[in-house]
Amino acid sequence: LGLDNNANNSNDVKLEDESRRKFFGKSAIIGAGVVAAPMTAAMFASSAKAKAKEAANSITVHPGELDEYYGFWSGGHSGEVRIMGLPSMRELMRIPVFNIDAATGWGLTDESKRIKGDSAHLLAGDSHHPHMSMTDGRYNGKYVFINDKANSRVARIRCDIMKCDKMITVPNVQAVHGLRVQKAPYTKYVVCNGEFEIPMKNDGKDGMRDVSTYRSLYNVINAETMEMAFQVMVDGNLDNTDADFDGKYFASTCYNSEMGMNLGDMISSERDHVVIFSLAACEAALKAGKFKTYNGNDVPVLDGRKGSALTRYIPVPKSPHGLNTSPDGKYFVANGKLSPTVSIIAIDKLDDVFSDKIKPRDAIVAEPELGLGPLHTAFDNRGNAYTTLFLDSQIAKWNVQDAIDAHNGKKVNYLRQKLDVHYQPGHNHTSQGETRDTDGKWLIALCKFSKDRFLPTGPLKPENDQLIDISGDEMKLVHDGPAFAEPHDCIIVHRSKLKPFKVWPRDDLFFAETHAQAKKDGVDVYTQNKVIRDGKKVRVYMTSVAPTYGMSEFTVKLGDEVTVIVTNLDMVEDVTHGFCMTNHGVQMEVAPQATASITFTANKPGVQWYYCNWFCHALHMEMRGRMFVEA
Ligand code: CUK
Repeated sequence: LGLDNNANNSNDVKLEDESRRKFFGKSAIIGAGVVAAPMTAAMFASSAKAKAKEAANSITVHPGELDEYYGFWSGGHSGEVRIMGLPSMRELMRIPVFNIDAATGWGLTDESKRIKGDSAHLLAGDSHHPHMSMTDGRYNGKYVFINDKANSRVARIRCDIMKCDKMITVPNVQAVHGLRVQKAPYTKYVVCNGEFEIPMKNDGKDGMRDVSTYRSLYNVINAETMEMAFQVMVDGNLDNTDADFDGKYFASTCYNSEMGMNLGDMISSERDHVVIFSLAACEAALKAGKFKTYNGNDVPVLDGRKGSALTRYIPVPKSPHGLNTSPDGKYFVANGKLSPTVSIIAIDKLDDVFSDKIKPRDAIVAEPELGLGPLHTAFDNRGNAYTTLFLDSQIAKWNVQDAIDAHNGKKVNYLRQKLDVHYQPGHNHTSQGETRDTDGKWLIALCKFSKDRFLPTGPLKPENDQLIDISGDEMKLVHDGPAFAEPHDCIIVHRSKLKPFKVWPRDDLFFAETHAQAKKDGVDVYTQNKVIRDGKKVRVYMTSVAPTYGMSEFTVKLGDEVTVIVTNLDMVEDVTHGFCMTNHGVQMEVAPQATASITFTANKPGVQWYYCNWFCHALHMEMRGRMFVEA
């Protein structure tokens, strides 16, 4: 079944144990003052053996076979999103989003610059949370949304073309962090958190050192138009978020209710909180015109601070991090980070919290202790939860109902198993685990450090994305996956949910504006090769069919602004062409039936060769032409 090759020989185990010990010397300092976990991995290792149902998924995907799942991985501060195949853990594609990308020309082409809009000049990004649009709590295969913490942006990826098609910069906030979608009845809204507190009027004039003017905002974006719907002002800051399965509530963790401006102050109080947002109350306030605008933009900002009808604040142990909704729709789970616990919030009690029938804390139905540094929780379809323990470098598997029963005084051990992972896991995610279709087959642990798990690559090491088989009673680690910085988060989507195009439709909106320009120029991009001069601007339209461009030479003047528009007439799947102008930093991808364009200044006189840089044909080397630049 391909599982055996995972088994450690005794040497490996020894090596691992030694390095773990050294490592924890340091972790212990970070974790000083935190209560020790009640159970150790060793205590679980022996118990579960006898009656256990063996984990028996196959990770082997033979040559020529296809994976069962698509994984969408954040690329962290690489700024991209990656498509993985699971269970093989093969990286299938990269989708550049907040970064620039030499191969595809993302950030260089006119089409991508239009999509990036007001942030097209930014070359960096920090993508964290990829989440797919849903209908009735199930992935619908339409879009994947992703945040850019570094530049406060949110982008959308169209899953039919697997390219980013929309991007906005969220106003009035800094560092958009946690992001999720409305799960039901459908993804009308994308929601995300403004993490860093800033003055509401952030014009640098007066008061920017007066922390009492600082706010964080909850951001609600229309998923279809990708425009701001509204924002909600809160007390404290915001970290991670998730939505319920009823279309009524969103929840966000806050780790800095103190509004501290340094580490010591941020962790000074014993409790922070989870903010619950009532969507109906927010929409009613919006309709009633109960909002203000700030900083010269027209985005409505609602007041959701303590005492408002829009929100409730549920106190939880200090500095919570991840926020995860159980796929049965019953609970929000807030992960403790500095507390060894997670707080389980019963969603069916929230109506009573909002009508003040019960106190906010009364919505918490259990606070199980799991281990050191709980960051994120994932779920299977059998009532179990899987929580990453950052400081312990483990995944804690626990049963949600048992945790609630134990909280109510029943003598039951809610912990099922603790599995060592390598090392320091942040997010984890189960196959389809944030949807009603959670299937309990696979778990991914996205480990921040890999240390000794791979051949050394110098001081900078890869992360380690570990695949865990959770189909049995015991979690089984089956694959170590090195990854470049830095998969924060991922989702795992069954392949049946996605139907990407094989070649581009000719009328695709992605390059509609380029086609409109061609029309204005009187050029049919499918049949004509033509140079249009428009003052100092020159537009060069050419077709491509392997192994030639429709135009083997064109002439411009030194200093002209040149736009090259290539339309790929090849119909055959996977015959992608490129266009590269040597010595100009100009290159892009043109997939079958697509039109792509790129603009540059002809600032070098003489003969300048252009060539196809996506290998397309046996005569690919010959696929080139000359730009004559007259001085
Ligand atoms: S955060 Cu990175 S480990 Cu940005 Cu989702 Cu928790």
